[in-house]
Amino acid sequence: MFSLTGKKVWVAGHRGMVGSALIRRLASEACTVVTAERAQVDLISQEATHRFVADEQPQVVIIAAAKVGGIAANARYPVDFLYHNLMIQSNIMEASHKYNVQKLLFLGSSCIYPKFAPQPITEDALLTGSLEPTNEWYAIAKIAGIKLAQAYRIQHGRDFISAMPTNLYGPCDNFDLETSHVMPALIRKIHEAKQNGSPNVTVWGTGTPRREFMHVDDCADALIHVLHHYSELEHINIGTNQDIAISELAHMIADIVGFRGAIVHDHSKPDGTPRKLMSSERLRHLGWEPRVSLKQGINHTYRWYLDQSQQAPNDHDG
Ligand code: GFB
Repeated sequence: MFSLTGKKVWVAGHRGMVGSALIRRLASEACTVVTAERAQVDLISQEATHRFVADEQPQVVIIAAAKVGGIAANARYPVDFLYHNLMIQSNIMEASHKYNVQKLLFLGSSCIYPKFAPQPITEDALLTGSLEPTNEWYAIAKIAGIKLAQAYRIQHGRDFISAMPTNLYGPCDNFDLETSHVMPALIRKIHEAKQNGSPNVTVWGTGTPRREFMHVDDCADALIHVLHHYSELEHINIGTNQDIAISELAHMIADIVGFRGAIVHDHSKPDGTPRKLMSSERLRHLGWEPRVSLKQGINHTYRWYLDQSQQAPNDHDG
């Protein structure tokens, strides 16, 4: 058991959806949380990152900082998804090694696995086949991050671990329709269709791809559990063990929002990987279970979206 009591914990990426959920979760641990504002510390700069770690001397580091986005953003910004993520994670890991961080947790994503990996996907499926082309820039950066954490463990005996969350959603998500993931996009589209009295809502692709969704508060709780109880070379999957088809998800959101119109499909948009359900048995064996059902989670996220859109009607960028 690794204890957080009395430790200084740096959450890199504290303004993002996962980082802000980690800050909420860490409030119930007897630790001190430190954060770096983007305007002061550019994590793409090695010099700025090293200076911050040298000044703050955290004992624990969580890398939740990353360039993330949905299927369209991945296609449009390949440099950001590859270069930015490689730089951020490499700078933080090297600085953490240099300044003797006791434990580091690196976060990736289920898109590291081959497009046609057997389902549910176990951790050992990594690097057994070709990636899904719509997100290979992001996946390659994240695979490099897993390998770098392993390399620090092997070469320098560092307690660096990696966790791979499934598709996440929740408060502070990005609701911009061009760059977001499917969950915030559908919540927003369906809400606006209801408000405008539109007869239908457009869902990208065929609606047949299946995804595993996890509420970000469950994810943050699982990550703190992993920080306490996991110290292995191999990464660990973080998921719910349940998936749903995108068309079914759209109907579930429509029910919650109260939209009675039709769901139509835009077949010119990509489907991406056909199915992405991870096996989270390793996490279950550590004694962790999800608590938020998909329905509860969508309800909670929709309420958050309504609250924040009332506060800032034109700003949905999360
Ligand atoms: O969430 P999403 O953008 O990313 O899309 P991935 C999931 C599925 O939902 C795809 C469909 O089949 C989309 O075509 N979809 C339907 C929509 N309507 C919409 C919509 O309005 N917006 C969006 N965005 N999708 C991402 C990777 O893959 O998964 C990331 O690109 C990351 O890098 C993330 O790994 C977890 O699940 O396909």
